[in-house]
Amino acid sequence: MSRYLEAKEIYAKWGIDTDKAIEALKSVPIALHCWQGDDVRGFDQKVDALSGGIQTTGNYPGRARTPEELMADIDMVLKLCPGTKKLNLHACYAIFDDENGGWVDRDKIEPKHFKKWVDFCKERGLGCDFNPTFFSHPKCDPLTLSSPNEETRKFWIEHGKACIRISQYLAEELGQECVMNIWTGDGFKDIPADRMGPRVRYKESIDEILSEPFDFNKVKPCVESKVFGIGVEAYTVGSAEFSLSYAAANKDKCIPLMDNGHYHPTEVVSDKIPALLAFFPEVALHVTRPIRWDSDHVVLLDDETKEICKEIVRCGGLEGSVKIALDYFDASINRVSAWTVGFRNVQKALLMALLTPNAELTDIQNKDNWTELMVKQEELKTLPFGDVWAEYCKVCGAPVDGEWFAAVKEYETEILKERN
Ligand code: RNT
Ligand code: ZN
Repeated sequence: MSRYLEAKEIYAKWGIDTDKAIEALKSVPIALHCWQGDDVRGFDQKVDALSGGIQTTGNYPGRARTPEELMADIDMVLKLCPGTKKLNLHACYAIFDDENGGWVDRDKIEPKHFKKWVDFCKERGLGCDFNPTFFSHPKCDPLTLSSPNEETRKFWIEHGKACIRISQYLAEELGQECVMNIWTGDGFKDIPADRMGPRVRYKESIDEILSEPFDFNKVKPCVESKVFGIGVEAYTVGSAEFSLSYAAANKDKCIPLMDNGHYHPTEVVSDKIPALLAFFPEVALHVTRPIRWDSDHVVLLDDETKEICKEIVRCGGLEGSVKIALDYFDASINRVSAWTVGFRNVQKALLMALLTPNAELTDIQNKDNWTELMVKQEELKTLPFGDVWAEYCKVCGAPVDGEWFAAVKEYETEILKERN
């Protein structure tokens, strides 16, 4: 008997249908962030370093320098990962060329600057999420949507509106909803004199951005909160309370987004998912790995990743109420590998969650039988998950563990090493 069939029998004894779990996961879209491939640089500015409260560290060779290089790298990742992928673009990845009139600033970008990305997605059957880019730009003063300078604020509002129009275009062209996430690094290094002013302006700016017409069935604007960033240690305008309150007060046009690197170290997003789903029909996630701060390390198959995925599955999030995206950027290791490891790990954690007898465990909890709950939850950890994972990879036409890294190494030698 094959290892998969043996595993299937073992899981069946726990009341779990492994075929069904595989089937359920296959079609769940997970957004792959384009920015792991080039250290969040994009193509619209000639800047060397990121700014605006986020940072990449490392200079491993092979960073994508052009749209063509980035697309080639993404193609490699798509081949190495099982499951349904969506692309996740930032506005700074606009492609300017002679055909579309050349470079324009962020307040003037149009759908045509993303036509090549649309073609890329269409050829691969991908949907696409989108993000306005409120960082790494001379018009960050350093504030953007919360700036007291009306000219600055207006510029960034126009950028946000342009991004709504682009998101609508992406959703219509690709026939899948486009999650459009608003995150700014607005905040201060030191104790401010006025904490409310920037927040009131931020609120008014988002109101103006979302006054741009769009179809909420197709475009899902989100607001992402953050606790602090490098250089923004004392005060963050878009704090947790601000962002969640904004989303709650604007449920007809906006959803909350939680990034699991954006909370105090003992808070966990896994616990926040069911809390938010008790109030919001839809929530969005950035899955990342914070080490001591929002360090954006590659997502591992660690306890919190597993717990987040358990909550997504238990709360019915795979049916569309939870929008899953990856958000990390490690420039110190092979970027194709970084992308692949993180994406495969989220898939693994979701499959593990699907291979859990959630209804039975809930029943045990409701009977207040904590002894049995502990025994069962611990024993589940050593079921032959790897054999079901291997089957899932095969069903999806993706390489199993142990069979993809050689291709990355070859790609590095042949393609990435040529870049400097
Ligand atoms: C930054 C936020 C934000 C960015 C991306 C690039 O702390 O997490 O989501 O990482 O938009
Ligand atoms: Zn994020």
